[in-house]
Amino acid sequence: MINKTLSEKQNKQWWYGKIAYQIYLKSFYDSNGDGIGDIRGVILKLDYLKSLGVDILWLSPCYPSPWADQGYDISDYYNIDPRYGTLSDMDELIAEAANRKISILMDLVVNHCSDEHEWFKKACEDPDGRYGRYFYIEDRRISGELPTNQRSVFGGSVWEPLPGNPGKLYLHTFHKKQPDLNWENPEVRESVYSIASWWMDRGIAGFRIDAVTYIKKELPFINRPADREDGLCYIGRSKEIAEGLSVFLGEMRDRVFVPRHALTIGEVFNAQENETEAMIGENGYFSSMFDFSHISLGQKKLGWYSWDPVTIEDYKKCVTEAQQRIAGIGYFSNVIENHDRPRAANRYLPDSGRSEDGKKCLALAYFMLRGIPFIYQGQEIGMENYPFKSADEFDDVTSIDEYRVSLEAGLDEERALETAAGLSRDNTRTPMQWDDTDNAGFTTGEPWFPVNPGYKVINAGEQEGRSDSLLNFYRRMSGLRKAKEYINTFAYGDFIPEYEDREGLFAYHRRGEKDLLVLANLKEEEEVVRIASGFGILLNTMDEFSTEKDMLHLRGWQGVIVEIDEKK
Ligand code: TEU
Ligand code: CA
Repeated sequence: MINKTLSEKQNKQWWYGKIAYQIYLKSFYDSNGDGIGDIRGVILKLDYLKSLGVDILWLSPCYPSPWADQGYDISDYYNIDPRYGTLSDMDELIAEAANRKISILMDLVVNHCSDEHEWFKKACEDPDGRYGRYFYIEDRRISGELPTNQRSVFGGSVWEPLPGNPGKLYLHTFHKKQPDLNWENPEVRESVYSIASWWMDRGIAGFRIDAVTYIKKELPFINRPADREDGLCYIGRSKEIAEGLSVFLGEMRDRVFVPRHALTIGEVFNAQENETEAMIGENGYFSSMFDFSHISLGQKKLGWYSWDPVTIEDYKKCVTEAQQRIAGIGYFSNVIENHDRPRAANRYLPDSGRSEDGKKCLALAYFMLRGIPFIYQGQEIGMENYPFKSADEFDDVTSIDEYRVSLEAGLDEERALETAAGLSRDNTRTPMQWDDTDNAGFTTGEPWFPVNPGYKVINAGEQEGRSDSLLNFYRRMSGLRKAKEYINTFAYGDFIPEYEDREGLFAYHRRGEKDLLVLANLKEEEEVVRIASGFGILLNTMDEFSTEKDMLHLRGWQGVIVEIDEKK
């Protein structure tokens, strides 16, 4: 049984039965010993990815960039950063990946470019000219007041003096080295469509689209009530702009994505309730979007220091609600990690569950959800947060800013460090732990960011040959999701929660051609579940399993998938 409310077309897309993997290039694998991961490094690891069952690879930005925000500040959209390789390396990656039936998604970062992009340089030379109109440039007021009181995502005002033009200011939603592109200008939009088409025509399958809800600004610029003592108000999108955003996104879909059958995954935060359909429904702007509902759990208006910790029960409730909400609309892309968040093992698992058992159980719970599972590099071997000992170790702009915000709010240095360390984006950006040799086998040189000292224990090499390792469990999960008998059920089957009121037990059916019950006992205590009809065990996070008539005994941190047999 396939979800009736979805059209035939929506249910037939090639990507729903696939497994995706996110590569943070700088930290994946260094092929030439300069301490920086690169494209040839990815080519060398394609067989590893294939063995994990990966079909779709999302590459974080690899275009030339001054790396003020690790490549999310692009200075040339038509090239590859020389530290990552060349265009011909990229062509080779696309071809080698295709040989293994792996498709490539690039990161389309077009809310902003780098201040070192030639568009911005020309805008500074002639703010009233053609390239001045590529950006949001405003005259400085005589009163000294800024055009708006908005706060940028990375801290401080969104307004910055335009270099060489003391009377003018430009807008940046993120870092001041990331000036926002003015999507109201049709020429900017044409430029974006040309870039995206050019890459697609080179053979990539599509894009993950960065920060896409920010491209529409609330115009004319107005002040909003301050939400912190700094007198500023977060620039996050407001309801008023929703309509205009859809015009831009619809145009990009029709001009670039639809004609090229692109696979597009939107980075959509805080979509309004009624927008999901427009985003990823029948004729949506994107093929899919990340389910970030649980990623935003615990967030508060003030800095990181004010955020609440998140429990596994919060995660379960949130994901259950999101899966139900999306049922008749489209498909999410499901993640527990990405390059903007700490490691899932640290965020979701309590100390008692931060073991291979706990990691397998959490992996099972999210991987079998309805939608496209995305694995973030290192997640498949259970990498954990970096043990920061000093604020000087932070590389990421947000961690540095949030450390400052915590100090300003009155936290002492130790607590400010603890707060920033717990949520730092650097946690997921440390080098991939390939083996237990120097620098975890990531590089023969000096790594650009220190390797997590945990690599002696947690590394792919050790897990490769051990049949009960997390890595091999991920392989079994991909294998099962894509097995002929089950692929349709996992790809298209309904999500139906079970035992919702049992704390720490995340259980749901994937019901389609078959009825598969996913049971993840995400706590220390045992759990007993009764299944009336006959059943068989399809996958188990542990070696043993105990049943007693129709009772299943799940140990603490044990997860299983049960196939319910109606006939027995
Ligand atoms: O992130 C957009 C986003 O909204 C982030 O602000 C996120 O909330 C933040 O990273 C949490 O600290 C995307 C990219 O994923 C991120 O790496 C970039 O820094 C950002 O866009 C700007 O391009
Ligand atoms: Ca390198």
